[in-house]
Amino acid sequence: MSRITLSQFLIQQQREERICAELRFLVEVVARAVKAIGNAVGKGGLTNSLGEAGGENVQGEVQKKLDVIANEILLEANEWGGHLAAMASEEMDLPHQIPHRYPKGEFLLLFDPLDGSSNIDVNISVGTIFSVLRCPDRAGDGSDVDESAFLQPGNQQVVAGYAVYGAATQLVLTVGSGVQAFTLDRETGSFVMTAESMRVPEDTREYAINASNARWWEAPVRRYVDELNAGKNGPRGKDFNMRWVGSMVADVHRILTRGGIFMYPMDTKDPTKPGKLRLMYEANPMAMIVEQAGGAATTGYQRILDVQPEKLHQRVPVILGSKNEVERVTGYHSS
Ligand code: FDP
Repeated sequence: MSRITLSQFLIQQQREERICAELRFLVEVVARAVKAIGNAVGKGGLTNSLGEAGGENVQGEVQKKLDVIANEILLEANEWGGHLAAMASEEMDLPHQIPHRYPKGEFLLLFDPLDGSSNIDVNISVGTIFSVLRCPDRAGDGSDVDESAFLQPGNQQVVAGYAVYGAATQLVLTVGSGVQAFTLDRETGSFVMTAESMRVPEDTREYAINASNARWWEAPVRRYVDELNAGKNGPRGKDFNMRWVGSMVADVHRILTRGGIFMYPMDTKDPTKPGKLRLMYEANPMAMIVEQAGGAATTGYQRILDVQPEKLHQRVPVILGSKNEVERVTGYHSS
């Protein structure tokens, strides 16, 4: 069976006017960076890149060496091509400006270079998540792009994607017309399409949540999870199974592949943090992908893609996956 490569897919999308040449180039460059990150992750303990880097990121989280390496790979790959106005990353407090020696483009690239990085040292899947926005009102005078340019709701994203570095390296992508998955053929070095139109089943018997936070959950989430755990004899009348990798990319990838609901809900553990995950480069791209695959994504209170960001690194509660389950738990928040 002959399968198309990522490059062929992107050319098709450009011909059908779903993306412009700049966006096609942008995705190609991100894919190239993803291969380099996958290589670094795949070397495991063979190089000196496991363990902590000795610093903290803007979230006050310990940075792993591979977090820093992945961030640098993405910055370097994307700086010179002329397709971006600026970049933002989980690992950097402020937006990264395109050096003056390079031309600037009209897009903004946001990323979490290595999501789930607390799992790297134990050889569990990690990933890269990215989101692309248009840069509003660019002055064209080479001036810096400040944080406010990035503060657009997720419904403005033009491309969203993630890579998962697991048994295989896969790139999952939406340019706004469905979701495609590409698997890296390590022999040829090409990403090859392995799923053309991913669909999240509307119903599921699988859920994913860090249950150690149960004492801090709000009542609607507690009610929902209690009902799932009550199984056949409870109000749902069926048994549910739980799966929690603890690496968002891997958990979302499972849900995209076979259905399920993923929750990192609002809790009262730390009143300064409404949820754990970051809106701009974790929740938004994942929400766009899940919606494009027929699933749903909310905070419990509203659609994630409609949240108006106030800060680049803001956190947001996340409930996403199989539509009927997400709608049910979201409904519990308003009843
Ligand atoms: P990590 O801290 O390892 O980078 O986004 C952060 C994230 O991982 C997600 O990938 C994951 O779903 C979540 O945090 C797990 O957090 P907890 O261990 O606090 O449940």
